[in-house]
Amino acid sequence: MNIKSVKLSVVKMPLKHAFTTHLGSVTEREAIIVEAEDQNGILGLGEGVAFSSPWYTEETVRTSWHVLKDFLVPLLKEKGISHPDEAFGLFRSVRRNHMAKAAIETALWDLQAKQEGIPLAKLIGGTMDSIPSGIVVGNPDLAEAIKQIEGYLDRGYKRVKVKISPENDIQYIGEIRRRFPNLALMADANSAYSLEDADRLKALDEYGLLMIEQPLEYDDIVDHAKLQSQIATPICLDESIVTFDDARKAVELGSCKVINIKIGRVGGIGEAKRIHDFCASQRIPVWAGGMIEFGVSRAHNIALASMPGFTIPGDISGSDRYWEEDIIQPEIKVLNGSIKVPDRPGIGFELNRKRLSEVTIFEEIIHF
Ligand code: OSB
Ligand code: MG
Repeated sequence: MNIKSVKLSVVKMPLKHAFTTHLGSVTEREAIIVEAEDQNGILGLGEGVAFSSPWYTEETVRTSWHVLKDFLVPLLKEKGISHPDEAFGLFRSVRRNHMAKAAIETALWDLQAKQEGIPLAKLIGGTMDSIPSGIVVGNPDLAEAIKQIEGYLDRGYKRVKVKISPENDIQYIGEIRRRFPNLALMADANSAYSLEDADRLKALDEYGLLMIEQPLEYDDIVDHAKLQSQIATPICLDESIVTFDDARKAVELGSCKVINIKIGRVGGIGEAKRIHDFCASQRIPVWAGGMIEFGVSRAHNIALASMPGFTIPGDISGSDRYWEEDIIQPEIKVLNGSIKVPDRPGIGFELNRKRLSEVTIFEEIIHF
């Protein structure tokens, strides 16, 4: 791919409003921006989506930085690849660390698409011109959550997800459902329950949720299969699906009826595509998850979500959902509840250099 250099930048920005789950609140976001430049000066962009602390997965911004700088970028420099499809295999000697792998792998996909002069969505087999946009409300206060939902519905968002836990579920969901009888509504538990809560989760069946996301342990697929046999609401797995084989086994066991695909969680676009293709062959609908990310990762998600198996609106909101000003231009806009898939080469967005430099706290260039 003729790579000349890889630049890594750590950025840090406050969120407009705190985002809260039963595991804690996110008020500020750090991430790693990757710029892979080729000999002709073409720039591929990636984003490392690990959080500052290991609450969602075991990776953090610092572990990603270490793995990128000391292992992944050196492997790329020493061995080289001719197509981003080879990156996940190249990184095989590094166990897991999927968000670090995806950070550089997604930059290589953007670079490849730009070298070919085609949109990333086209390069990976995307077929949609625009994608429906869903929103996540991370606010346990019922009155505030309802106000937020009203605002988002006014702006056209097509699906709403709320966070639940045993401390805040039946009454919370019940009230939201009473207030919005026809809303495409779903709930994400981020592993707040155990199998002993099956009756509690069964009680949610009457609210017509599109699905319940990751009710049980973050690494479980066995108990989820038991739970799915006891409740009518479809289970969607997020945290538990970290590899292609996780997806295969979960579908085989009946642990879920839907899968949320996050590029970072599964180690890149190549693995995300494989999981998409498998799920399509098994008639398991998929949707694109979100990571409270900046515009680079959002842009990769848009390309991914343009593939035909993404039949449910994902957690892909506009740049203004979390940021006063994003690090890309143009910003990502939601119009009538949809985001246009760019027809420009690569991810179709450029870095907003002024904004990026304002929020960069550390950077390093590795020359090839
Ligand atoms: O579980 O899907 C999740 C955010 C951070 C980590 C995990 C999750 C989420 C979200 C928000 O639900 C998605 C978004 O708006 O980016
Ligand atoms: Mg989730």
